[in-house]
Amino acid sequence: MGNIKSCLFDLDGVIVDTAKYHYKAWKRLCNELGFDLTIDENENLKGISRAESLDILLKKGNVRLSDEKREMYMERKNNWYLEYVEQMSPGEALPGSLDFLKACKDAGYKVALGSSSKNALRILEKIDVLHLFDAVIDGTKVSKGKPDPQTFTLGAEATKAHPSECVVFEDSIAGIEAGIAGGMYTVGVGDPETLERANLVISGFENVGLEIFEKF
Ligand code: B16
Ligand code: MG
Repeated sequence: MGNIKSCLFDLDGVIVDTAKYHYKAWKRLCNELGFDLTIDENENLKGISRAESLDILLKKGNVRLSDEKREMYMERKNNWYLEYVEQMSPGEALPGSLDFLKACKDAGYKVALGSSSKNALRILEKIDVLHLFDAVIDGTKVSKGKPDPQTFTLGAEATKAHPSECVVFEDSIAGIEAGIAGGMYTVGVGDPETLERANLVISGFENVGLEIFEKF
């Protein structure tokens, strides 16, 4: 269908809602540091790496830390986050997302993950979808986080597709910007106003089929 060869999927907010676990763990850390984190403020952390997220939060709370302490707090937050991840099961995939992934595979498209998370492999295992991916680009493989396009450029390379043959599925503004900067088509998953820069915005994968590729 159309020009597309590879589908590059973000993880948090597209395949699974791990944002709620990131939020709980970051909020706990903020509280420990003496300030609070609201659900609205958490929106700004979506798609952003762990280290950059901590920097944003420390600035907000007006807290200065040594590099050593920053590492310690990031590890602490991640350990709390992983406690939630370990409780995850296949039922936690977002509605329709796994059917859409399988439909892409069955129709012969290459499927790659493009996530900022260093825990992506573990999450894919927990929801039992790792076998569906031709390539996994995650936070352990990139030196520049979204909105830099590197995550998706590596996904295109790994699936042997030109950027113009790739479509990026993303829930975050930073991720849509990364796809655009990489010269790819972008599908926003979420609110059309927030993700207005995407070529197309869907509210989720329920009742969405491969006909959306006809637009590209
Ligand atoms: P970790 P995505 C992102 O995942 C999350 O949206 C973001 O909130 C998180 O800070 C980042 O992964 C790093 O995650 O701490 O597990 O390495 O949306 O790019 O799949
Ligand atoms: Mg995301």
